[in-house]
Amino acid sequence: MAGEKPSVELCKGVNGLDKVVLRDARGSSAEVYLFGGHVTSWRTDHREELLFVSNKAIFKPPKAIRGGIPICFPQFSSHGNLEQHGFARNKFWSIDTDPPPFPSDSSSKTFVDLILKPTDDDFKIWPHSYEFRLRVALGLGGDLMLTSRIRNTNADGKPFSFTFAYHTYFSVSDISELRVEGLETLDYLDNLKERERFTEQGDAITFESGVDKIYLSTPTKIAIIDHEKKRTFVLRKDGLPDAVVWNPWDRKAKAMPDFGDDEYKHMLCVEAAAIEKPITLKPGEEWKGRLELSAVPSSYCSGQLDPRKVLQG
Ligand code: TA6
Repeated sequence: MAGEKPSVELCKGVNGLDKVVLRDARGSSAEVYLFGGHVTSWRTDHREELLFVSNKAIFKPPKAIRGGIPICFPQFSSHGNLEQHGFARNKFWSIDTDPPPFPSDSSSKTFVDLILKPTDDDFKIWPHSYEFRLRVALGLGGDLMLTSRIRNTNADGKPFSFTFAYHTYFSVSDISELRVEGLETLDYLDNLKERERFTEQGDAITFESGVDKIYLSTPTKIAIIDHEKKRTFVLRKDGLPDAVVWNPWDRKAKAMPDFGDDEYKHMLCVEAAAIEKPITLKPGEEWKGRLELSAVPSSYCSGQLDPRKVLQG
C-alpha cells in the first residue's frame, strides 16, 4: 500500500524456498529467491505484475525457475562446455551481510545484497574462485535495478573468462502487438540458423514467429512498447554490450514441460548480456554489469512517450 514504510523482508516462498520481498513507500515491490538469486516478481504501485513467470514454473532446485530474471553465468546458453546458461541460476545464494561499499550513484533505499561463492564441488565443474555479488534494488518511481559485481579471487594467479545475461521475461499483453525499439540496423547472431550473422532491418522489431537472436553492440537503452497496455518497458544497461531477444512461439512452447502451450503470447525475453566478447578477469579484478528496468505509461496517440525520444533522452 502506498505511504507504507519501505521494507526488506526475508520470508518463505513457493515450496518453502527462501525469498526476499522488497517494498517501497509508494507500493511498488519486487521478490528475489535465494535459489538462483532469481527475481520472480516486480510490481507497480498498483500491484500490477510486470514480469512473466510461467504457471507451470517448477520451484524445485536444481531446476531453474521458468520466468522472472534468471541469471546466466558463467556461460550464456550453450556457448561453452558447461550446462545450458551456466550454474548461477541453479545454486543457492546467501544474503551478503558485509558487502563492499556500493558506488555512490545508488539512490535506492530499498535493496538486498546477495552473494554466490563456489563450493569445493563447484571447482570440479568450473575450477575458479570468484565472488559474485548481486544487489537487487527498487528505485524511485518503482524502477528495478540489478547490479552484479564479479571478482576473480583465484589464489593461483589464473584469469578466468565468462559470458553473462540477465534473462529477463517481460509480461506483455499480446506478443503480436509488441514493438521493440533500439535494435534496428544492428548485426545479430540467429540461434535459429546455427548462429549465422545477419543485419536487422531498419524499423522497429515486431513478432510473427519464434525468435532467438543475439544483437551485438547495442545501444544502452532499449524500449519494449506494449500498445494494448499503453506501457513501455525501458531497459537501460551498463557493462552489457549485447542483447538477446527470445520468444519460443507455439511449437517450442509445447516442448517445454514448465511452460504453458499458449504462454508464448504473453511474454518476451529481452536480455541484457555480454556474449560476443567474453569478459576476462585477472585475480583481484572485478567486473560490474548493471540492469535498470522502468515501466512507463505510453501511448502513441497521446504522444506521452515517443520511443525515439526515450532512446535518445
Ligand atoms: O536466451 C534465449 C535462450 O538461450 C533460448 O535459446 C532458449 O533456450 C532460452 O534461452 C531458454 O533456455 P532455458 O535453458 O531456460 O530453457
